[in-house]
Amino acid sequence: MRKYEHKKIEGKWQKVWEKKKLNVAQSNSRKKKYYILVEFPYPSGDGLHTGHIRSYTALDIVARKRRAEGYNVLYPMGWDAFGLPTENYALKTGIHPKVVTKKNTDNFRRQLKSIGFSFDWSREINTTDPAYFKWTQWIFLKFLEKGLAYKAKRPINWCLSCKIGLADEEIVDGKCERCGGETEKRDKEQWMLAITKYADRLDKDLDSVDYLDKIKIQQRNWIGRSEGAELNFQLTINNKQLGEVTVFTTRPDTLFGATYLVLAPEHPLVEKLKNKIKNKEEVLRYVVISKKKSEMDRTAEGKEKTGVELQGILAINPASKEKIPVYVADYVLRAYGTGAIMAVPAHDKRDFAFAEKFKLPILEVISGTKRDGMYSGPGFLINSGQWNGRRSDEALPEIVKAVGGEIKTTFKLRDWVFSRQRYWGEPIPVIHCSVCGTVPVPEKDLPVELPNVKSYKPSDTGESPLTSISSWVNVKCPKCKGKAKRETDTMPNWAGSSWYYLRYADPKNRKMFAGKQALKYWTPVNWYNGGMEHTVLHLLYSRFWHKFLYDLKLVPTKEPYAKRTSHGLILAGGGVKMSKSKGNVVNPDSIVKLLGADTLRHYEMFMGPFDQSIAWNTEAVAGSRRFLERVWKLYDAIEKEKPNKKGEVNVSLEALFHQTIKKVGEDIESLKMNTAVSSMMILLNAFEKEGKVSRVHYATFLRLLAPFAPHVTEELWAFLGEKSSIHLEPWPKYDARKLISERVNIPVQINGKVRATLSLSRDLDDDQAKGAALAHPDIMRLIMGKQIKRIIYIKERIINIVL
Ligand code: ANZ
Ligand code: ZN
Repeated sequence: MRKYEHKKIEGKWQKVWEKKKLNVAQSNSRKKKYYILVEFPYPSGDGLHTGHIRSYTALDIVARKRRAEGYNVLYPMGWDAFGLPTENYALKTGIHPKVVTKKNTDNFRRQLKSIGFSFDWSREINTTDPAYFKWTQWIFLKFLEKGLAYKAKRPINWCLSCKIGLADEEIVDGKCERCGGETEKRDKEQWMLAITKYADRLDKDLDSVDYLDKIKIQQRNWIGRSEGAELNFQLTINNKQLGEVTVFTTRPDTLFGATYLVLAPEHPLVEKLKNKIKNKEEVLRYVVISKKKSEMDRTAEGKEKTGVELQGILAINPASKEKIPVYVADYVLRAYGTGAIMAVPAHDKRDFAFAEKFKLPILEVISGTKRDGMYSGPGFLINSGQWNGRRSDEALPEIVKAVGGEIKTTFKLRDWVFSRQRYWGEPIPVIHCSVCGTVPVPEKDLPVELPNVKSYKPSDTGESPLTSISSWVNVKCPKCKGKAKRETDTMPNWAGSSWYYLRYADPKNRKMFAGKQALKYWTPVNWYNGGMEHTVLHLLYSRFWHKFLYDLKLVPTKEPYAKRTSHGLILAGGGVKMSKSKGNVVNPDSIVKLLGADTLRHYEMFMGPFDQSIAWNTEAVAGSRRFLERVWKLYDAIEKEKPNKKGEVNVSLEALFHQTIKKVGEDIESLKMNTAVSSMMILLNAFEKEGKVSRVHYATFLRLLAPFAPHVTEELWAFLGEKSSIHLEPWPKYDARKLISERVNIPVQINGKVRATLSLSRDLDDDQAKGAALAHPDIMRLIMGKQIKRIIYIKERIINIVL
């Protein structure tokens, strides 16, 4: 048999598959559907990252298995192509973002095709295509129509070097997520989307979906549902009433212990009362300083508490009727709850630290509480008037009622700052008329396209570069036909990805973002995989858009994604981030060229547990190549004649064979691709040990391997004389009766330390047991590149490898 030459194989089969439309999803099919989605990439100038390949390969394997199980599979790909790097590149070079985007997507597409992913390329989409963003704009207008898009002056985070407004989520450790530069707060009119209106459902409906627990937890934390109450405190000055402050508390049961009140520095009452405060100057100075600090700085745990008393003003505790002092302090945030708190230093850590510093009274109201430790559960009330001796959780609603408060649920989630003052985004489709106000662009005039410009420079005043293009800005008002101006803000780059999975269902539709029929058939997405970094942004945003469209009866399901998993990152050797500046980026092109796409895919699946971050290991890539070469060579060992009926069947090999079918199938379902690969390695070892392989075993083995290494298996399949594609074959079934041969668990040690446990059949001989130990992924990784001195196998007891 000739040599394994990936170059002759891979391109050839890719063309055949494309011609035969093997991966095209059927539009009007009676078959059961299965929709698999991976996060579409931002087509950066750097090309495809090895990390993209990891998640795309894993879900490609699932897609191929589903097709083999008889499903009509949709596994689409497209481009999330609006974004800052492209605009910044245009700024530097003067090349239009459209041109840059075209070049980059062409490169990405070429790369993805070279790896043999089974994407349905006939459904490719691009968020920067006017035929696409017409619908992004259309959905925005629906938000506007329903009152969920509104303009508000917001202290937004402003990056001084990008000159762009950033959402809270785009600030990492007080710095701009994109450039790492300084940020400050600035007041600016912004378009907002009222995601908070959906906070409750975004939280509750997580119960109905199959997301990894850690994903649900992150979403829930971000939404931050909090059950509590709003209570009113009277303010007084010289015994005269000044009005009320409403506080939000999760612990109204501790009301008697509220020994002072705190307002956020930005609380409107501070401004309103300023002329009544004795130490006005000091208070206002404090307010100015606080506004400069990031939220993170203000609330960081263990940070020294600061604040200033509003001298002359007192509040009345509505339960105890005690007069208590009022402070401004930056640990209270304006945007959460009501922006004011009752401080209970005996039972709240932050209040305790503050009270210690400012020598404020600390009054215990729940027994069993240590003064410094935090008592968070219920207990028995003390110092609480008529409720003394009662269980605090039972008394809670009574206390709220007695003081005229209101049980209330609050969320940490904020409305979404939806505008950017940049060029390369979807123009927000409204027109400002001095007579009619804000007028939506009529549907027939969508999409509002971007004008061609020479300069993409944002202005120092923070306005979009679009502001200076008068021919584009100055338009007629759609209502009164008078002079009017276009909105120059564009949408954030989260817009296009908030609904892209719907477009794949019906990507060429010109009348609607997707037709009802297509949506009914394809949604929800059955399985969506993406990065953990998108859990609280993209995932939440798209769930919000989906629910909104559901309310308009434009999509048939409440949730967009039935299942969500996520992958770990691929790091450079040594466990550091791959980055251009460090020169440690692995270029997939060179691996495809040198060793083949199948090797790359196989290695990325074998490298380690899918959900963990793993460092790239060049030697291990070569190991994957060797594995495929051994599969290739095994073809020569296929038995020419049929085995005799009796006597010749190797029972333990037969059991291993069926176990492998079972294991590979199950591992794929739980994305344990590394152990699926290692079980195929064990089976290959066993075949080699046997010195021969039956045609049935070999063909089945190829079918198991086909989703992982689609090209080489297709070639070998053709060698077997098969006429149609291996990828059209049904998924192999195992025979449950043949699964069992007697097995024992055997620990594998390296230099005396247990590193893995193997489940081996009792009748394996010395060499087979050692071979299985060496093929175990954990062991392989540990002995990689090291000299093995000897291997000791104590039958059915232990294997020890000495290095
Ligand atoms: C009194 C109290 C007593 C509180 C106690 C807690 C424990 P979560 O659970 O995160 O929702 N709080 C309310 N609004 C705030 C704001 N704008 N900035 C900072 N803190 C604020 O937290 C709710 C609790 O955080 C509220 O309940 C309030 O303190 C504080 F033993 O009221 B608590
Ligand atoms: Zn008008």
